[in-house]
Amino acid sequence: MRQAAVRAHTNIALIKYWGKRDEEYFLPMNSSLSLTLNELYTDTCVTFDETLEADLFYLNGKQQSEQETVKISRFLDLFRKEANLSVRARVESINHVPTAAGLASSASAFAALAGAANLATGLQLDDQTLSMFARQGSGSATRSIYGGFVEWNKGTSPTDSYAIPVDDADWDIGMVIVAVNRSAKKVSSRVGMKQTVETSPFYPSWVETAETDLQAIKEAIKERDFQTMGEIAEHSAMKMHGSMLGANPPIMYFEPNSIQAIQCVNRLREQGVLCYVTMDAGPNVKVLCRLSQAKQIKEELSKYFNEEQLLVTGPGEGIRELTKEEVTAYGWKRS
Ligand code: 2P0
Repeated sequence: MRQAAVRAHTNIALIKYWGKRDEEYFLPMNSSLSLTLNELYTDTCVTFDETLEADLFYLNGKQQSEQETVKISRFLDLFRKEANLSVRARVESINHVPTAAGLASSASAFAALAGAANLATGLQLDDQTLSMFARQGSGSATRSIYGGFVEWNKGTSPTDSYAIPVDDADWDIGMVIVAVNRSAKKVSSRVGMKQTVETSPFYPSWVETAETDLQAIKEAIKERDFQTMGEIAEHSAMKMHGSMLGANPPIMYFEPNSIQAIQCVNRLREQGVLCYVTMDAGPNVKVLCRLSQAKQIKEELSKYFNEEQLLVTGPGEGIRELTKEEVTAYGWKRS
């Protein structure tokens, strides 16, 4: 038996990834840039066990359906192929995402699974290669290998599309997450992006401007120019949603309470608090802010949202192996 356990944090894109040019290898239409978050992460233990006849997948202690397990098996096959292994595995994952946050994330899930599979197979892939493996589980997982601000370069082929760390975000940066609605999204990212690429007349402008936005936000991060960074991030998110609204049939993730949160942020900004909105493939609103001002922003938002709907987080680190004590604390059987 070979076993390893790894923690990966989720990330929120400031320059969004929206659209694939290759669905088999998860190659994106545009490069993207994200911030890894401290409070939201997944811990995953992978145990290769000769006595198993099939892969097993447990999430938060519950064995998952065949449909969910197949996704994990296919992903593990990438590692088995590379390591020339045929042994089946038990995968145990715990999502540390506050239940109300509604942010169950494939980014931290596949980054943690990639990290644990890498160690358990003994492959010793470097972070760059690991990022490319994670990509083939879920696009956003490409970026969760690293902490802080991370760029995912779209690359030119399956072997050069990976993430690189841009800045450790060790300055006054944070996010307030507004969990508008925790129920499952109506249109998955995968389906939503495909529909946008194929039918939205706005999509070519999305791709074109994403590249210029990326260069501009990297410059702003380098200069630690929070205002410019926030303005570019908010603009990128709204352009992505604009391209979705132009799809046929249209894709709309906004809900009335999303707009309420956005208007609250706008009012705070009018009062001189620098904070900016970003949204992904769902109604939840993420407010990019100075971590030192997050409490004040949360207080304003709490006029409209419950305590359980609001979460403050700072930047998170890249993947790391869990300690023996952490593995034991979960009650995972040690091999
Ligand atoms: C992002 N999103 O950059 C963008 C912005 C949602 C909106 O990556 O099909 O779960 O597994 O590659 O990564 C969510 O989509 O999609 C996502 P797949 P993924 O974070």
